[in-house]
Amino acid sequence: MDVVADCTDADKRLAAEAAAREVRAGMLVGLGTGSTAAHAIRAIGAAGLAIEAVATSEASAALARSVGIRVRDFAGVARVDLTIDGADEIDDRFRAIKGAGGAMLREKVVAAASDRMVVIADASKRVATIGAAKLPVEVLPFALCYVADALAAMFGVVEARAGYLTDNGNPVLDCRGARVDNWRDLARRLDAVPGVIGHGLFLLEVDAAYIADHGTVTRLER
Ligand code: ABF
Repeated sequence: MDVVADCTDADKRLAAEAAAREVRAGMLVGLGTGSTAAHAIRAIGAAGLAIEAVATSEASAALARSVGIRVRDFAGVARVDLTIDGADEIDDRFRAIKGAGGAMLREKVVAAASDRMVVIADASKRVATIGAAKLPVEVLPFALCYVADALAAMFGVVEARAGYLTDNGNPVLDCRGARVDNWRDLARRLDAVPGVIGHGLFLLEVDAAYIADHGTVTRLER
C-alpha cells in the first residue's frame, strides 16, 4: 500500500467535500476534471440537492450522471453559478496551472462563465509561485508543427503528449521551462499564436481555494 498516495487521496477528498458544501439547491454547477474534482462530483451527488451541472470533460459528465446529477450541454449555457475544479499548481496569488488531465480548454471556458470559481487540491499543489508543473497547450492539428516551433521560443522543453487527443479532438503540447517570469505576458503570447486553441495557465478570478493537508482543510480567500 502506498501510504503517501492514500494520504494524498484522502486530502483530495477532504478538500473536495469542503468545496461541495458550497453548493446550494437551484444552482447550475460547473464540474471540474481530475481525481480531486471526481471526489467533489461524488460528494455533490451524495448531497442529493436539486441542482443542474455542466461538465468540463466527458469523463466528469459520465461520473456526474452515474451519481444522479443532471448534466446539461454547456453549448446551451452562458452563465454558471459555481464551478469547482482541481489544479496542478496554485499559488497564493491564485494563479494556477491546470490541464495535466487535458481538459484545460473546457475548464477555462466553464470557469470564465462562472460567477464563482473554487479550486480544490491537496497540499502538494500549493506552491510559492507557479511554474514547476508542465504547461499544457491545446493545438489545432493543422498547426501542430508551426505551433511547436513558435512555443520553442518561449519554453525550454516542448513535447507532444503521445497518443493523446482532448475531448475536442485536438493534440496537446506539454511545455516546461518558460523563458519569462511574467505569467500574464506569457498567457498573452500563447493566446496570440495562431493555432493555439487553449492552454493551462489560469489567471482567472478564483474566489476561494480549499487545500487539504493530512486531514486539515484550509480555505484560502481572495
Ligand atoms: C483538473 O484537475 C486539471 O486541470 C488538472 O490537471 C487536474 C488535477 O488532477 P488531480 O485532481 O487528479 O490531481 O482540473
